[in-house]
This record gives sequence, structure tokens and C-alpha cells, in this order.
Amino acid sequence: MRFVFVFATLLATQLFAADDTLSLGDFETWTWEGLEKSTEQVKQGTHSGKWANLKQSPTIKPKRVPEDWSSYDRLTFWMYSEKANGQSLTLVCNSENKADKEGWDYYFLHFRVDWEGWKLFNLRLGGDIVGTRKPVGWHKIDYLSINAGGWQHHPLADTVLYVDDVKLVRDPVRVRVTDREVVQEDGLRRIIYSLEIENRSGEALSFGLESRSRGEADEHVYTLGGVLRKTPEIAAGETATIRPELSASAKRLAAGEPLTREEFVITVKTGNPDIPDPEVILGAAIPLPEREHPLLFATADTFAQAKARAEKYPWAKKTLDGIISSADSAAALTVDIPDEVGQWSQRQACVQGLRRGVHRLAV
Ligand SMILES: [Ca+2]
Ligand SMILES: [Ca+2]
Repeated sequence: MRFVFVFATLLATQLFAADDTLSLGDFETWTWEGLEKSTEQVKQGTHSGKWANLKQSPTIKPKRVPEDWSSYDRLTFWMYSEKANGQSLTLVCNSENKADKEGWDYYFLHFRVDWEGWKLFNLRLGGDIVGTRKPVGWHKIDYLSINAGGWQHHPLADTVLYVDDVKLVRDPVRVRVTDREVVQEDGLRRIIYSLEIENRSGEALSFGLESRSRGEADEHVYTLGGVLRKTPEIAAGETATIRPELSASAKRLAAGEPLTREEFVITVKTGNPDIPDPEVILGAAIPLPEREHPLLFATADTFAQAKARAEKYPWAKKTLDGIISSADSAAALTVDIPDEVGQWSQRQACVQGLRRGVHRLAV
């Protein structure tokens, strides 16, 4: 009887563990196409998969992966690099959509070998690994691969990498922003978030919470408040909502650099060393300062000066006419500076372009 009970408990534990992670390669008994089992550099167990001679093997991939990844949140793996040689690589989770005739549909991540030693990749499906064209979905993954060719990448002769402990991870707790409200009152700008924390484990739990600012700045214009040390106890499968907020006084906002963005990270502690703790990033932008009419960085004197110069010099008239014409088009636009980061990789260019535009109008 006792034996049966112990066995049943073991089975339950293993099933639970199997639910949270699914190995796609530990290289202990089998390896991937393009990788050789190796004992030279190992992160987990006694073997890893070695990727050398990329010219001969520009792609590595497991022979099989499960098709349905939709119950998982992340793909995690360790990669050891002998040399930070700048090798460009692309990870692909293929999800071909035959109905979409425009071409190849897949989820991807481009990255460069710019480190030496072991590095953990902790990639959110749909967040860090994103779709191109119209992939069918995470419930239909055809294969996983990492590629040194294609996308204008080329295999380099001195690239030597080791891969270990590749797995799909289902977060035992999930955190997401469900609402965001901006309140401006009594000289204070407050961005109030609703964070939903879902207990996806099989038991009632309270999760530890940690917060930190992100980026290199020592001082921040915004202050993060309202983060408890831990969540209340959340029943299995249920959610709790916490309401952290970023706030800044008008005085602090005026001292900040307009159009820059500050970020804070809230981490939910799972207590499981095999699973990286889920995080959520809260961001807030420093808005352009409020101004008197004409609502620009230039004053009425600047305009009078520009008009006088335009009457005197043809080049100045041409420039002024150009500026007025651009301003007429710009006046028709509503500029809303987002607090949240967009998905476009060149978004910095947007902010710089806007700054240049503002600068040019001032000149
Ligand atoms: Ca291993
Ligand atoms: Ca297609």
C-alpha cells in the first residue's frame, strides 16, 4: 500500500514538472541535426551539442518538436560561445501558412554572437520571438532551427558554439498589464497600471514581487509605487490584480529630457530555479513641456526676425516658405507620444526625426 502511495506521489510530481517544462534538447542521449554531442562545455547533465564548422552545417535543428506550443510561454536555452566574433544567427519557429500566398511564414529572432562563455536565452513566445508575414500560430509549429545563413548572414570560420538545456517553459505564474490610466492632477502626472497575476500552478500560492529601474540612469524622473512585497494568496487557476503606479511632479518632469522614456521592471518570483522569473516592464515617457502660444520653442521675436530676413534675402524667403508649408502639414497632425514601446525596430529613428523636426522649426 505504502509503495503504491509513494509511486503515485512520484508520478504526480513528475507530471506536474513535465507540464511546466518540455525539453527540446539536453544532448544527453540524442542530438540535433548539425550538432555533435560533446563533453567539452556542458551546462546541464554531462553533454551539450557542439556547433562548429558552420560553413558545412549552417543550420541546426532538432529532428522533431511537438506541434502545439500554445500552452507554453517561453523558449529557454543556454549557448556557450568560444569567441565574441559577431556571427549573426536567426532562430526560426516555422509556422507555414499555406493559405497566405505571399511567402514564408514563421516566428523569428535575429541575434549576434557578441559574448564569450555561457549565455541564457530566455525568450517569450510572441514577445521576443515574433512573427513575420502570417504564421498560422503557436499551436502549429513545423520545426525549430537556428541558422547562420539567410537574412544576409554568413557562416564565419571561427564560430564555435555549444547548446544545452533547450526547453519550452510554461510559466507557473503569468503577469500582464490589463489596464493603464494616466491621471494629471495637482501638478502630478500619474500612470496607474492594473497588473493581473495569474496563478497557473495546481495549488493556492502567494508570489514574491520585486521591482527595479531599468537602464543606466542613476536618477529617474518617475517614481514607482504601489508594488507589494508579495501578492495575496491566489487560488489555483485564479488571478489577483495589483495597481502599481509611476508618478512624477511637474517640477521633476520639467527637469527631465523631453521625449525620453523611463522603464521599471516588476518580477514575480516563482521559487523554481529551473524557470526564469516572469517579468513585466512598465514605461513612461517624459512629455513635451506645456508652452504658451505659439506652442513652439521659438518666441514671437524669432518670427519677427525671420520675416525681416525673408524680405531681405531670397534664400531666407525660400527657407521660410518651406518651413511654413511643412508647418501647415504638421498642424494637421495629432502627435501623441506613446509611453509604451512599439514593435518597430527603428523606433529610435522616429524620436530622433521628431526631435530634428522640432529643432528645425525652432531654427
Ligand atoms: Ca546536457
Ligand atoms: Ca505562406
